[in-house]
Amino acid sequence: MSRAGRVADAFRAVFGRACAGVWSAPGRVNLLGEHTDYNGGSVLPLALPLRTWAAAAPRADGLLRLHSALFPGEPVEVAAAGLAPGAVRGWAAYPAGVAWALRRAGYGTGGADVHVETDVPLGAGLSSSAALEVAVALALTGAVEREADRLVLARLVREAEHAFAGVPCGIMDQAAAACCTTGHVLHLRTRDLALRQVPFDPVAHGLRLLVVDTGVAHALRDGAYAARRAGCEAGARALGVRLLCDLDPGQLDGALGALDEPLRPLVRHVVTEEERVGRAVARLEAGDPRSVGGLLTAGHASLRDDFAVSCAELDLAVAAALRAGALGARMTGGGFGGSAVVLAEEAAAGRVGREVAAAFAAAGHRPPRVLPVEPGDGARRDL
Ligand code: GAF
Repeated sequence: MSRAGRVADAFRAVFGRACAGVWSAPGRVNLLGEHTDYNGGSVLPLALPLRTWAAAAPRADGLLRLHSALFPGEPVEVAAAGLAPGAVRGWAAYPAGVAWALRRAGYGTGGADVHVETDVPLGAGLSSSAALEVAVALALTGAVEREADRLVLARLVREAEHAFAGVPCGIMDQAAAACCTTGHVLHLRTRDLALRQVPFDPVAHGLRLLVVDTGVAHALRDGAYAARRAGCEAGARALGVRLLCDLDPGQLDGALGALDEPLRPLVRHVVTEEERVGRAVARLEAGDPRSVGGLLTAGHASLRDDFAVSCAELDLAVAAALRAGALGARMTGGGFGGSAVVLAEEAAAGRVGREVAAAFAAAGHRPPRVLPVEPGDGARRDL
């Protein structure tokens, strides 16, 4: 039986009736463009093979009943009309926030029974929350086929994350879960949400893309992410631009000279990262994914040294991967733990995995999880 079929069966076991459908959304890994999505910059995420499923059926009584296979002891029942930020805590705050955001936007979602299951590891920096939110958004609205509608949904879902989960995130993760397509990275220009699918098929080029989950739980709610965002906004204000990515790379040196020390490295990271994304897109479009490796590694140095969002385990994963001959490696996502992404020749991929594992063992860290990935499908209806 398909995974979606099993999720539908689980729904029946929990709620004692059939679901109206099963929808799913993927976790993501970001190839390049980190901490640019709240600065008007560009990002390059791709959908992982790991997904979150949501089976749902409407209810006439206005009740929203939420159940998760991961937290079976924490079902939630709440009146959809009474939803408000703070009303639901724990895992269910994410789907409840989505229902709240959809209702406010006039989607007319009333009561529903919702059961969710996931393969996306939590806290691994692979966007488990956006996968959950987007899968539930589709389940509550029915499949949204047009790309523009999916972007609208992604924006609503981001509002839910801000209000219910308290994370002032950008739009990358929700847009990736909603809009990625197989065989592509999603080139999203966050200033105007212009979006292009850029071909990226590492295997066809004799390459492998590896995700290394360090096992260090990353949390964006502890204030460090919000502090970086506030620092970027302060930098933009000090430089008289609306968004940091309004700065041209040619203006960077002058801009840095005009800033106080704590803001300089933040601004440098954002402006140089945006430039790296532009180069990566040009190289991918020219059919040369190999040459993106060096940009990944430069991006890691910038996140580690300037933006200060890496950690010892991520640095070790990157260093060990490069020592083993990877073409490039970097931390991915918000940072402070989570995962790294590595681009390697197919012939070197096994060695990279072994070297990273050996380096973790030698340093006394928990074994990392190394996962080869190919760009997969965004959100969809499965049943
Ligand atoms: C997290 C956020 F949710 C994204 O919006 C993005 O800012 C990312 O960190 C860093 O690039 O995943």
